[in-house]
Amino acid sequence: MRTLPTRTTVGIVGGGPAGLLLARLLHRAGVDCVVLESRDRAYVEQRQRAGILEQGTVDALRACGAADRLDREGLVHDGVELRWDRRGHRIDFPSLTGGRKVWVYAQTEVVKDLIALQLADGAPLLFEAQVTAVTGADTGRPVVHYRHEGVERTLECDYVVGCDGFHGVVRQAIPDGELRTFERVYPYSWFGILADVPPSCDELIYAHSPRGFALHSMRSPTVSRLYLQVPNGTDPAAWTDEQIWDELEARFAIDGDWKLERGPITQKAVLPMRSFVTEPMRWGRVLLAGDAAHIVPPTGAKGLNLAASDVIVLARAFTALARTGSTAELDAYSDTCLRRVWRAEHFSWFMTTTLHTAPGQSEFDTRLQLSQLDRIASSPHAAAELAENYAGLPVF
Ligand code: RFL
Ligand code: PHB
Repeated sequence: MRTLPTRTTVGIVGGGPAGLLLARLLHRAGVDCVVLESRDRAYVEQRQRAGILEQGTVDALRACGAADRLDREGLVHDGVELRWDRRGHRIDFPSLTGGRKVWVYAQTEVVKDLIALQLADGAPLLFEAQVTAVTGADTGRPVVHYRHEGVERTLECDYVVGCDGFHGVVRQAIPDGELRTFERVYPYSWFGILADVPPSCDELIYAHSPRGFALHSMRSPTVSRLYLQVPNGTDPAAWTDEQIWDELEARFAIDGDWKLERGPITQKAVLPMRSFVTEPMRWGRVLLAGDAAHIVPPTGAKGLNLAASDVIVLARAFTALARTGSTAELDAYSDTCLRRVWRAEHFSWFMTTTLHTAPGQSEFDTRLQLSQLDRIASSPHAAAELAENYAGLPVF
């Protein structure tokens, strides 16, 4: 049987994008770490989620040698289209942001690339290792308790990082009263589909429609990803494929000769939408990163990028600690990240509430949304505000 590590510098709970990128950055910097992931490798690699990477995320992947396939296969996008009132308006990122752009490269692929590199280097990354508790954070010697192949084990750490998502155990291990949480739940969900059909557009389309919001995204030149706003609690099985395509077509309709291509739907899922922030993102020797610390609604594609920027800051802080013995950057971690987190929270809320139609929404509120969209279309300042936030603010 393999010998499992029992002690490390940084114990990372969760092998999603945050945990894997942190591990890769630390491994490259020579800082010892172990990743414990509750699911098996195939599950983690297939989990369909985000699709848009900002410049800062791409830079970090390049810096840790994990961007070869991204640079070959990723689609570079210079803008997005907003649609409302049966017309479209393009937002051009480079001209509005001093040259920024985004990459379409699925979260599944980022995760696959990071896992392959870590395993090839023999870096400790354990699947099917269910963390059950973290103890001793306030004593200066935190211990991660986990179950692997039916055996209860422990990992002693200098620091523990909770990269275990919104439902993870690390945040819950912090005593009540030590954290403040802020939350907003939205009165609608997204019905997401994957379809084997080339995208009907070169860039993403965000559509405001009296029937509700719709988004046309993509995964590759042959695979489309589309979303419909639906009521909370919608059962994906209640919609036939034809109903889904009909509804998408109705919401994207514009005057002119644009056509939505249809194809076989290979996946369907309904995702609730939430804004959530935990403050601070650290308690003693336990730190939180990514969805474990904050959630954004997906309108604006910030979730994965925010997870990446947290761990970029964290990796720098652990590297500085290892090289100089200074905890200054680690001490500043929470404040440094929360500024960016709240900016992303605001932008995601803004995109969501400007583009969706709430149940029972008044005509007054709809007029406000349309006025805001007209403002974006007619003012380079308003368009630049959207473009800067969408393409991503510099990572500190
Ligand atoms: P993740 O990706 O949730 O990964 C957390 C990992 O921790 C593991 N884990 C544990 N491991 C060991 N022991 C335990 N007790 C554990 N508990 C949990 C989990 O198995 C998992 O592997 O968080 P991370 O790394 O912070 O990454 C954040 C991003 O994944 C997230 O922000 C985005 O995916 C959000 N998101 C989307 N963002 C977008 O920008 N665009 C999207 O289209 C989009 N779609 C989505 C999404 C999030 C979704 N979730 C979380 C419901 C669609 C979905 C369904
Ligand atoms: C996606 O491709 O899944 C995606 C793209 C943009 C968003 C949300 C999701 O705002």
